[in-house]
Amino acid sequence: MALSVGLVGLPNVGKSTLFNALSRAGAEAANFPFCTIEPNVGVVPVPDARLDRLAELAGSAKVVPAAMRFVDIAGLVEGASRGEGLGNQFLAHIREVDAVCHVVRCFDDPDVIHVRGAVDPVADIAVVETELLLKDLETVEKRLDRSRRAAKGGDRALRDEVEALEALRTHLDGGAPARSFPGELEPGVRRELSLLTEKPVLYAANVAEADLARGNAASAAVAALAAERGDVAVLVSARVEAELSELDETERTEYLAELGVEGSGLERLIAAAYRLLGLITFLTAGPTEARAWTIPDGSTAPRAAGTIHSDFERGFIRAEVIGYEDYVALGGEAAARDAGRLRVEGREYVMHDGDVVHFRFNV
Ligand SMILES: Nc1nc2c(ncn2[C@@H]2O[C@H](COP(=O)(O)OP(=O)(O)O)[C@@H](O)[C@H]2O)c(=O)[nH]1
Ligand SMILES: [Mg+2]
Repeated sequence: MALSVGLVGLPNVGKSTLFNALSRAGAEAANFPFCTIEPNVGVVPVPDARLDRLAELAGSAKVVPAAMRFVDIAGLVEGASRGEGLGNQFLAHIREVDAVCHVVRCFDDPDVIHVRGAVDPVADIAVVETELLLKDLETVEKRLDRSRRAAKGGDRALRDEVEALEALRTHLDGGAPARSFPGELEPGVRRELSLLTEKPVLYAANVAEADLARGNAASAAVAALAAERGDVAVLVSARVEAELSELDETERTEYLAELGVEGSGLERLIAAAYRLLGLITFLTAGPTEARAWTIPDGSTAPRAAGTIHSDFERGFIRAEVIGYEDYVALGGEAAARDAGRLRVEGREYVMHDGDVVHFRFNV
């Protein structure tokens, strides 16, 4: 299943504009096996220029990029934790995603009402995070009640759990997100709590077209906040993204050059999400397809094989690996093999970004 990123933020910050642009860009990518599933869920191919090059050299019939799922999570307003706006609906959506992309308004526009009166992204972020924190506090309190009752029997593990939960409650109560909780919480308990502020956060500072190249004071404040917390921030312009999604390749390149930016917001968001989640890409190439696969950085070869098929992981024998640079510089698999650049790796091998791999396995 594709990784998923949930777009959250106050109303009128540009979430739906961004979501629609990303979905449209995804729907238009050639040979893409996914499509928009629900009105608020879109699957987008992960842009990777290496794939086309690989397909050319391997004579692959098609290219299959990795995928990322974007979910437009509406309804987060002040008071949401108490059921205001769409209330609890958005909470369920947040629990389902791998990372949260917090869209913040960093553009001025008298025609678009700002729900809090003026552009102040740091204050906006605080409003949204407070709602998530309040909900998490409620979740932790409930669990604490239950664990306290259970711990009365004197069970050591349960008493430790109560202690850890109390520390977590104090942490949240002080306004800090669960993801920065330094204490020890049993992985099982952590999973069951499924706290909203545990999700990795990526801030998307939505700026006006003219500010996309260099940002503005508001986006700088967002970047500073992110840096302080170890979160990640990127600049996007929902408007620009909407226009890009309507252009062809040549027009897109021209428009980006005119704006003075390197790539699209989609590319920046995806790269940031990979960084945030500690993900890398490995590649496979053959006559049928050239394909990109996403794995956690640090994955061993059998684990990587398992993302293709669970049988590959169970029956893993070895991996035959060529680095992407070698593959391209030498002009393909056969040439790389002849040049001694094909490595045979075993179970302990830790995968690198850009490895071009054949897995050998027993079934
Ligand atoms: N000027 C300007 N307006 C924007 C931008 N992004 C969104 N908007 C406008 O803001 C309004 C709300 O946008 P929408 O995407 O629906 O926000 P949402 O409530 O967060 O989903 C719409 O009228 C958009 O056209 C932007 O980058 N610049
Ligand atoms: Mg919306």
